[in-house]
Amino acid sequence: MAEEATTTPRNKRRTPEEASIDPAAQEMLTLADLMGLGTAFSRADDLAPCTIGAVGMCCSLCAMGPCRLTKDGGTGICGATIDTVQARNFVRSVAAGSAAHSDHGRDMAFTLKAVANGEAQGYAIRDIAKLRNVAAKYGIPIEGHAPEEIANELADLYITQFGQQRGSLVPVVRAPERRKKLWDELGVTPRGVDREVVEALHRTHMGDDQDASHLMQHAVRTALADGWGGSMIATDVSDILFGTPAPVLGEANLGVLKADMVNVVVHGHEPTLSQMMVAASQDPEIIAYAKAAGAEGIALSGICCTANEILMRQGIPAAGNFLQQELAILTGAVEAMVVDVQCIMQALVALAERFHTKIITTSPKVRIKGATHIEFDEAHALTIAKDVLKTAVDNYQNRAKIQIPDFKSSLIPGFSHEYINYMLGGSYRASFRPLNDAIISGRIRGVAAIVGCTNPRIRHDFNHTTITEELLKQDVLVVETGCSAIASAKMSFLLGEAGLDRVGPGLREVCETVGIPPVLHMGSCVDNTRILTVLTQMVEEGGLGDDIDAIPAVGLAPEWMSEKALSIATYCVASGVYVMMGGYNPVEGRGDKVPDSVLVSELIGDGWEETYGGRLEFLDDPQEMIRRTLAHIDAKRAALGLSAYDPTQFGRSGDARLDAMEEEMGEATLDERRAALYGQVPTS
Ligand code: MSK
Repeated sequence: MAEEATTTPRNKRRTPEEASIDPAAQEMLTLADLMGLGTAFSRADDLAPCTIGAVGMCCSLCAMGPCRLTKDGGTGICGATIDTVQARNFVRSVAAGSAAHSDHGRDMAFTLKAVANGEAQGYAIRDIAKLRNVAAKYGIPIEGHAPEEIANELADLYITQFGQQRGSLVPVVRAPERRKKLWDELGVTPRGVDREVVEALHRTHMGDDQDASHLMQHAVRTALADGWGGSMIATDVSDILFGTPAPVLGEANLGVLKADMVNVVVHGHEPTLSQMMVAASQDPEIIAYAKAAGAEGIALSGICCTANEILMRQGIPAAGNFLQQELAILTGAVEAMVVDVQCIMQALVALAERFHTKIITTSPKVRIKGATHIEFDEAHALTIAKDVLKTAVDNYQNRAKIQIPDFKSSLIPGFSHEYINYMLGGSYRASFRPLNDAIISGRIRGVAAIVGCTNPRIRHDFNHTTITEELLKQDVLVVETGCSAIASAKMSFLLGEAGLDRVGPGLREVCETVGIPPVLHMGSCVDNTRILTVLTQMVEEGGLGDDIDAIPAVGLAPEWMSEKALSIATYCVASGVYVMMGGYNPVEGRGDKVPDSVLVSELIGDGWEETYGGRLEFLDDPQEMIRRTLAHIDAKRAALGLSAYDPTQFGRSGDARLDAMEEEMGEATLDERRAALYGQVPTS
C-alpha cells in the first residue's frame, strides 16, 4: 500500500477517499455529502482540535481557571506546573478508562451472581470448564460442587474486588512471579478497583498530589486495576456465561445489512443484552412477527465491541467499527440501533431523525436525549430483548430509500487464549511450547498486538491495516482486538488462506501447519486481558525470559481516541510491553523550563522503561511505528540470545514447498513427486 497522508488536514474537507480507505465507508460518506449530512469525519474537518488542551497544557480542575500554561516557566493560578497539570490530566483519563472497563466487569459479576441464583431469565452457565478453572485459581472449592455453587462463590469474590480496601486484587495472582514482585516493591499493586479510581480523582483534585512522578505512579496502579482487575473479570465472566470463543465463520462491513430483512444493529460493549438479542432474533415467534410485517426475518449485526462479543461467539456479523456507526444509519436500512455503554456518539440521534432508524438506549447508566429508552434488566432479559426486536419490526414499514454498500469480507474470529493454547498442542498436550519454539527458531520474528479505536482525525483504518500488512510480511504474528480487528477483517487478514499470500515465509509455515489466519482476532476491548494471559503463559512456558518485558512483543493502538485506550496502554506498559499509540501525545506540551522538573512525556518513555521494562510513545507516522516495532523485536531477540531474524531460512516446507514443486515438476508422476519430496527412490 502506498504511503499517504493519514492525519486530518486543517480547515479543509477531505474527500471520502482521503477520510477512509474502506470502500463501504467512502460510499456512505459520498452519500452524506450529497444529502448535506454531517458525520464525525466532516465534523473533524470543521472543528480544529484545541492545540493547548491536546498536549496537556490546560488545567480546568478548579474555578480559578481554566489556566493555559503556554509560557515558559508559567504556572496555573495555584502555582501548578505544567508537569503537574499534564500528570493530573493523564491520571484522570486513565481513571475514566479504568472505571468504564471495570464497571462493565462489575455488571458481569452481578449477572453471574444472578444466574447462579436462577434470577436471570434466559441465561445459563455455558462454560463450566472455564468456571472451574478460574475458581480453582483462587482456591474456591470445585470438587463435588455444582456449577451454580461455584459460580455463586466466584461472583461473590469478584464483586468484592471492586470495594476491596486493602491487599491485592485477586486476578493479579495470574501475573508472572517477577512482575508481581516488582509491582509490590514499587507500591503499584492495585488494592481494589473502586479504591484506585476514587484515589485517582482525590489526588488530582485542586491542592492534592503535586508531584508528577508520584501522580503517574498512581496512573499505573489505577490502570493495573483495569487490566488485572475489572477487564479480566469482564472477560472471565463473559466466557463462563456465553462460552469461551473458538473459531467461527463471520462477516464484516456494511454489506452485512440485508435489504429484505429487519436490520437491528447492536452497538456498545456489554454482551449481556446483545447475547440475549441473538437468542431472541432466532425465536420462531419473533421471526413470524417479522414476516407478518413483510420482511424475510431479522438480521442482527453489531458495531464496536458489542459486535466483537457476538461475532466471536456466535458468528453474528459486524457491520463495522467505531467510525461506521453513523454510516450504518446512512444506509437507510437500519430499523433500530440498540446501544448500551461506551463509544456511542450523541450525533446518532440527530442523524437517525433524517431516516426512520430508532436509536434505543438500554443501560440504566446511559440516556441520550431524543432516543427511545427501553431499560434492560437481566431478570427479564429475554422478554426485553423480544420487546426491542418487536419495536424494530414495527418500524420496518417506515423504511424509505435504502443504499447498502456491496462490500463485506469473511473472517474467522474467536481466538481466545484457551483456544490458542489448544490449537498449538491439541487436547492432550495443550501448550504454548510451539509458539515459543517458533519465536526461538525465528520462524516467527515476534508478536504484535494491534488494538484500539478508529479516530476521524486519522484516515479511517489506514494505520491499522498498513501496520498489520507490513508486520505480517516481516513474519510478525499479529493478534488484534476491538475496532482494529474489524479493520483487519475488512482487509481479509482474518481469513486463513485468503491472507497467507501476504505473509512472510516463516509465519506462513506456522499458519499452514497450525491452520490459523495470520491475524488472530482475540475479542473486544476488555479482552486485551487475553493478551496479558497469552504473554504470561509464554513466560511460564520458558525459553523467552522470566518476565513479559523479555518477550519480543509490541503493543500498538495506531488510531486510538478513547480514555479506555490510555488505561489499556498504561497497564500494558506496567506489565512490561512497549506500546505505541497514533496521533498526538496528550502530555507533550513543554512550556515549562523549571529546573529539575520531570517532563511527563519523558517519564512515560525512558522513565517507565527503566522502571517497568515497557515504554509508551505517541507517533503520527505508521511507517515509523513499523520501524520501531521491528527494531524492538530484534533487540529483544538479541537480548535473549536468539538468532537474528533471517527469512531466507524458511518458506520451503508445507504448502509453499508443494506449490514450488507443482511449478517445477509440471507433468511429473506421483512417485516422482514423492521422490522429490522425501528423497526416496520410487518402489512401485
Ligand atoms: S469499541 S474503545 S472505539 S476499540 Fe471497544 Fe472501538 Fe475503541 Fe470503542
